[in-house]
Amino acid sequence: MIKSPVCEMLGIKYPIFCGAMAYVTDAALAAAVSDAGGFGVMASIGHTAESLRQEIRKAKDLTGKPFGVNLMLMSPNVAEVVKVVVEEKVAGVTTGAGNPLPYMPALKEAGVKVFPVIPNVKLARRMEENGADGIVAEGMEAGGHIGEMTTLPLLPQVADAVKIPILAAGGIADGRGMAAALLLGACGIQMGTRFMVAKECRIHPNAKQRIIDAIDTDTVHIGRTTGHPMRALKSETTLAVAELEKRAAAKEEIEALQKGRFQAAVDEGDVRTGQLPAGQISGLIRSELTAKEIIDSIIREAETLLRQAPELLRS
Ligand code: TUI
Repeated sequence: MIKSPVCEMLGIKYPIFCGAMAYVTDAALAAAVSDAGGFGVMASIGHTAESLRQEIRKAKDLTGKPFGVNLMLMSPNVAEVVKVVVEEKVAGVTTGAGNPLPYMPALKEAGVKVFPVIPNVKLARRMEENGADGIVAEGMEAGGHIGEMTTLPLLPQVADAVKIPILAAGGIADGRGMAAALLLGACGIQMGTRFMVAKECRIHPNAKQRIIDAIDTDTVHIGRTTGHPMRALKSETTLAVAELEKRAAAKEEIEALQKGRFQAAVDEGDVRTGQLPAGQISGLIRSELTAKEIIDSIIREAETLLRQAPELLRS
């Protein structure tokens, strides 16, 4: 059985977080992940305070297990979201795409565990100094908004810099990734793309199939010139964006091309012209499974590999 301080901290069985994906990780997916022993984290972006409260209550109805909410720090209503999270006594939050420090005191005072997602050592240190309970160290192999570091060099450097528990994110979708992350100093993992292809995930079947069909080189890193760096699957739109960025096109022209393309992919299944955020590990994902099947197989595989690790040594 994999031991992790995160399990005791949150009252969960396995140290596996579901990455909170905007308009993707709803109550149903978060509850399925939590029910399977992991920590389901609902996205709050796109919700009003009241609609988020309803979504949280829906998750409570679906599972008796602890779950979390993500604070997207670029979102204009973060303060209201924090108020709802505190009032609803959510077990924990992850935070993304910015600095969560202004909200830390209120969350800590309410006993909500705080796990900022960070892309580098400097931010990891700053979060620890300001009372974070743990951090999610996310490499740029991940889908969605990303930093500059890849997971392999990021993890041991963050592990040397902080004492709080670290969850590894970016490029993990199976037990090999989990075992490697644990050896690099993490005490758990967060996965986004793998859970996009969960049976309980609401995205259009075409979007799931696009991930299943993806090969290793099928994602593209765009948005460095617009200030919103992100990774998404290659499509007519994301490749056109990459081309415009190469030609140093105006931010307005690029953003006009991207407008509405996320919803087109996720809700309408238009993967040809849509913009579907997904990580580099898409190429490893070969089938749609339930959240429980995903979690059980990853834990089983990681435990087997860790048990077999001494066989790598000559006696
Ligand atoms: O947050 C994510 N992934 C996301 S958020 C998102 S929605 C979005 N919409 C519009 C613009 C941007 C995003 C889609 N995907 N992952 C966690 C993450 N956080 N990755 C990188 C960071 C991050 C970046 C900068 C965390 C902290 C940070 O701090 C900057 C500073 O010093 O304040």
